Amino acid sequence: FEKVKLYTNAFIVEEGRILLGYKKRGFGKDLYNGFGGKVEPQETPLEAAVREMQEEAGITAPLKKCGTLFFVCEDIDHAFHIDIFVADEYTGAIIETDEMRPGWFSTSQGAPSSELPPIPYSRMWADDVFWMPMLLAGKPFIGRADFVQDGTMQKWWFAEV
Ligand code: 6U4
Ligand code: NA
Ligand code: NA
Repeated sequence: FEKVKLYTNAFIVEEGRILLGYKKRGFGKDLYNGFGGKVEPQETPLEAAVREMQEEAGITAPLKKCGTLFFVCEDIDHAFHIDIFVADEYTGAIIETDEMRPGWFSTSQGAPSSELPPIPYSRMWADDVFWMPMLLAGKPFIGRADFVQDGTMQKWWFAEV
């Protein structure tokens, strides 16, 4: 892998629910994820995370960094360094954009009283199920994963820090 590229991925978690977006185009199309993208050369990761949340969901949030992930994909010449951010509040109205269709999911797995669907791990990146519980518990985390060409996660390691 020639180089590493910086990305962000950001989530709103409040009152038993988490905001995810269904990605309509580009990398990770048809998967649910947080809101994020590439960190531009003049930005800090936090600035990029705030900008991407505005661009992809229409909202502004006081994001805080909660995790660091490092991925490689067999068929992509750069490695991914992804800073993960979370906020427990936001301002503005959530909107669907060309890139993302936002929706709320229940953070209490399978709670029969919740009107919201559970977090759709089977339609998310394979690594998410390993670190999302730490994000929801407010525990900082770090991790890595290696993906092969068909998108299968071959090796992984995640831990609280
Ligand atoms: P452009 O081309 O500028 O529209 P941009 O919005 O900058 O793209 P995008 O959406 O391609 O970037 O960024 C990829 C997004 O996918 C980032 O939020 C990071 C996230 N991502 C990549 N691999 C991931 C993985 N294995 N698990 C995960 N999120 C991942 O949960
Ligand atoms: Na994006
Ligand atoms: Na971008």
